[in-house]
Amino acid sequence: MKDVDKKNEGEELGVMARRRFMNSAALAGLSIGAIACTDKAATGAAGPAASSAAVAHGGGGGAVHLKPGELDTYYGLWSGGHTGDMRVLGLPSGREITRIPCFVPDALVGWGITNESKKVMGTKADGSLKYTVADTHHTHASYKDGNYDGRYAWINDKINSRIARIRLDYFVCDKITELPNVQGFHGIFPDKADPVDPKINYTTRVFCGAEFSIPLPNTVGTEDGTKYHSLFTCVDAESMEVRWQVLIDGNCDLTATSYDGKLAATNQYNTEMGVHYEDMMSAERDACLFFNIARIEEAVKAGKFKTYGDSKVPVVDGTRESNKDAKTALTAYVSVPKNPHGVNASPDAKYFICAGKLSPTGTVIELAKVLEYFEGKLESPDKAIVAEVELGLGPLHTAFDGRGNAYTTLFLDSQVVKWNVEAAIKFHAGDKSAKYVVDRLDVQYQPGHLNASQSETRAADGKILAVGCKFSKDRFLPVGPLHPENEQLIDISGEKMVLLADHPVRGEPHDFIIFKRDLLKPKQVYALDDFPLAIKDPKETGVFRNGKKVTVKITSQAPAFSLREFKLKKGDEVTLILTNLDKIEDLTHGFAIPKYNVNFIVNPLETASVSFIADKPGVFWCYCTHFCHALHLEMRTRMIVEA
Ligand code: K7E
Ligand code: CUA
Ligand code: CA
Repeated sequence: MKDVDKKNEGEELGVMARRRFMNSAALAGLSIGAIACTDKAATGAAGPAASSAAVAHGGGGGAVHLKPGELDTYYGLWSGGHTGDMRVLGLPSGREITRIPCFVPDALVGWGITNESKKVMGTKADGSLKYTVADTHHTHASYKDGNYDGRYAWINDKINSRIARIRLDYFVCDKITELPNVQGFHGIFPDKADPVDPKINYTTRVFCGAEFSIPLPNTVGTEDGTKYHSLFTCVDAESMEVRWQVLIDGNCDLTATSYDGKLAATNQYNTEMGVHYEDMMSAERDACLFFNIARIEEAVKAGKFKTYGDSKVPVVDGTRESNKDAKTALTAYVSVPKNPHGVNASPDAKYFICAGKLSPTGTVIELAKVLEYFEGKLESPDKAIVAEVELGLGPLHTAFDGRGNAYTTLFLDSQVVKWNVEAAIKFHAGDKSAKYVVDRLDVQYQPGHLNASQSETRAADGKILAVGCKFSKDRFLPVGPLHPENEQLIDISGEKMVLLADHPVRGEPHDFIIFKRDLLKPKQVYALDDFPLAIKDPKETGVFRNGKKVTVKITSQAPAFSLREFKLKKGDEVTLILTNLDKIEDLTHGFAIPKYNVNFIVNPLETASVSFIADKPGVFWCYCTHFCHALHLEMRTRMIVEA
């Protein structure tokens, strides 16, 4: 393993930090970084020494190779990136267990094909899907008492500004909401308590940041970016309706929430309100923008809002100009260095940490001081900064081990730096002997998100850390020009980080969370009554005609469908309903109709339906697509469409 980098622990730190701020000359910084990392690849920083250390280590994350039949200790909920789904991994093995489709059709489960899933996804007037692409980045789960409660997870779609909710009892997406009047919906974080009612110690809101400012209303006409706007959105965790939005200066990137429910924040990299990237990186400092949730909701209640366009959502004014008086302010803009990325809440509930991205620093903001500012006791919100220390080049995201240490990815340095938050605060306060950097580990390569087991909860356990490396280069067999990303697993139970494993993943997950397995209690069989269309008895099945409108009701029980054949007429408007009456765990059937582009599954006691026009006459063998029985191949029925 590489020696701890001494260069960041010297006295000239402050000077270096300033000198190493990226300026426009380093615009190509990202590609410079990529080249630098190729060099590192050659030196093999995490070579055989690291692997044998991992084997010997044995603590924390434990073995990554589980024996056959052994179960993982953690669930990982991974954003699926371009595939628009959520991936479920077992950790520490890194095995992908399933994918939960959300924003994009999925032929395995029939997502985007069944009427039930289309209703969740949203359709156009002609019944086709409103959107078929997505770009998911961030996934977070509901909280109770500062820990995950296993009810819900949420995931964002940056392209079409949608937020999806996943029910963690059945591992299915049950609601999707499109946010009004925003573009580039990026950061997402559930609240952890109510700011006013102490009895509500669980998630009831989800906050969503919009990264791109747009003209409001969105009409062409001005090139002046200061006339563009971004909104910070609050979505109701239960109804998934948009509760309110805040008009802000600058933009939103990532989002964090405090444990007491009083504060949410988003880091801003475009306080310049530029429309070109040179403008977006022209200032030396940007901001971490804090929202006073209780005051915002009071303002909404008091009717101090406007609405935009067709949207009825109340929008309160969170711009700098309107929020100068701290005692009534809805927002506070804390100045942080150049184009920050990532804002993360420490598990001791005390701090938010912004990573510098174009500045080599991490900024620690004390939440108690932000609240003091809102009470008028602090002259500037910037006084809430208790540390701003150099970490390395390209800091992006931060995770925690629950023992006072933070782990920040350094995109340009291709490293994870482990640093002690209280030591950094001492160093910042003038104690230059405070060694806040604890360890550095080379990763392969260019890490973005990272997260530790239970990191963003009060139950952070400091066992394992996963790192989403954006470039895998030489780590896997080459598969043409598109390389997988490399999700690396690191043991963080000791003083030194130890690299445990590489795992290729299809692009591009971005973010993920790691859950103790006993916090989730998934159900494996549905209740028949969960589905209004459920067919409870095979005797109720058949073809039911009302003019051109035809309902076909079928049930499945291995190895047969209740109908051996069913007859339709060309031009019929068909709705086919299928209930799986098998009630044994893991006994899933599928239903595919050749040439009709239909394929979906029904899990035990699940009901699903599809609608289509019987526009092609002939005989069509509908067959079971999910291996269920020795007679699986024979599990078919004939759809006979008369001309
Ligand atoms: Cu850093 Cu979209 Cu979370 Cu990617 S963002 S890494
Ligand atoms: Cu039923 Cu295969
Ligand atoms: Ca900037």
